[in-house]
Amino acid sequence: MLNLIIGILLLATLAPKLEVTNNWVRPSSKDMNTAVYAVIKNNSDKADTLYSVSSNLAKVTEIHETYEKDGSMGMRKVDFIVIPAKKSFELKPGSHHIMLIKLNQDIQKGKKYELTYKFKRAGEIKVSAVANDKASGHGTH
Ligand SMILES: [Cu+2]
Repeated sequence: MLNLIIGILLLATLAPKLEVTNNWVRPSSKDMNTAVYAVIKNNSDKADTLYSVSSNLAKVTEIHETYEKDGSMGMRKVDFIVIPAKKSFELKPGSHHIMLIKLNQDIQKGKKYELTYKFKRAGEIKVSAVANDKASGHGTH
């Protein structure tokens, strides 16, 4: 019983304050652009800020948002995304995403690619995104 209690306490301590899950990237080719999507879960009681994402996959990695103007869609760089306390923020097609500009390599369906998300509070979080050409940002599970 004591072991169980210690185990539960340990799990509670180890539960990450911030998680980047459901990572996926749209397949593409060297020298082209593509986008990365994920769900950022802030489990802590304080807001956190994503201010940068880095990877060796492309010449430039930027945080983007999608906007609509006069009936046509565009996208532009944003400097940060705030994830409120106890909330999730979804990077998804047609919305915010991580833009990989001028790829250094092909992004092939089914393979995994590493990126590092940088948060003000949670620090650096390494993820691997699976190349997938699904239309929606929602996970399959
Ligand atoms: Cu973009």
